[in-house]
Amino acid sequence: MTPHSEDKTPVTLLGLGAMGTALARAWLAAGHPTTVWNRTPARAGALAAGGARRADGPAEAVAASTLVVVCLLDDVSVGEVLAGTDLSGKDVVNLTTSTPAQARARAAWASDRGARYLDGGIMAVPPMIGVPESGGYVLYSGPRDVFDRHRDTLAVPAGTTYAGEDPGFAALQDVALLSAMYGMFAGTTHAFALIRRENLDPAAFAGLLTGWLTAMAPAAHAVAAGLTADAAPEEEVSSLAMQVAGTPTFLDTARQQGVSPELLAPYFELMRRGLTERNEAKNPKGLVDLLLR
Ligand code: FVH
Repeated sequence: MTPHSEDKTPVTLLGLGAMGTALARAWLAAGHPTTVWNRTPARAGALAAGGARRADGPAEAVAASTLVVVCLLDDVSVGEVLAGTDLSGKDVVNLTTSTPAQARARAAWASDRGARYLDGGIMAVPPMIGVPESGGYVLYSGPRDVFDRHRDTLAVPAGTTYAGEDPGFAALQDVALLSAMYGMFAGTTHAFALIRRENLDPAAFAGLLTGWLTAMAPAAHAVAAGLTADAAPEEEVSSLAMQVAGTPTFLDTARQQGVSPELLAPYFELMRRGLTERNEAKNPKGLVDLLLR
């Protein structure tokens, strides 16, 4: 670990799960005086050995630094841990995954207690923390001046992206991005199930799969163009009518391979509705609006 430097902002970190530990390691390695607390004290041992100050409780940890970073399981645990602490004058940065409503309520709750509040959504897994080339970053929303004041410190574990003054915007985009990830995981699970009983090498198939998913990821720009009024219309390359006509091939293949269609069927049903209910044959992006209630 780099020795603590006088000019480095002290950081308090509440929560030393997989992510909190990775964050604390990054700040320690960069020479920030780092105070840590975790409900299960043993998890602070290695960090303390590496130079972190171990607080006996959340109140002591919060008192140690103006910048208080929270990375706990969920919003309920955040409320429990911060309940007995004095937050007046603190800059609280909550990196716990939350709903937008929870983030907005937590911002108001912190403000009532005299704290400034940023909500964050971590777009990284622990091995990406402290590794700039990993591409990991954190979305932040809340007061711009609080973000600017701590930007350099917040940039130590991962890149920073400011998502706006509304404290719910980081959480909203975090959940949206993670939802897309789960869609990808669903497709990946189905794809491996299709080949599972065949004499095919899963590792070789994984290579095909990652290449294909990477090639298709920019399709998000076409969806965005369809949702943006002044965007130039894109040339149609994969009509919805064509895709709906192809769904029996996918469902028949699943049946032939003895695979449940449960992960694929809902999206196929949405495409069918797009075609029949809204005649979206020429606009696959219209499927987005079909989901709105
Ligand atoms: N790890 C990941 O891949 C993702 C990446 C994207 C962002 N998430 C979010 O980060 C938050 C923390 O995730 P984590 O991976 O660190 O989670 P765990 O390893 O399960 O650690 C959970 C910590 O929360 C503490 N905790 C739970 N409940 C309470 C409570 N009631 N009171 C006090 N602390 C609590 C737990 O303490 P302990 O079990 O060690 O005593 C851990 O410190 C999360 O929002 C992800 O969505 C991670």
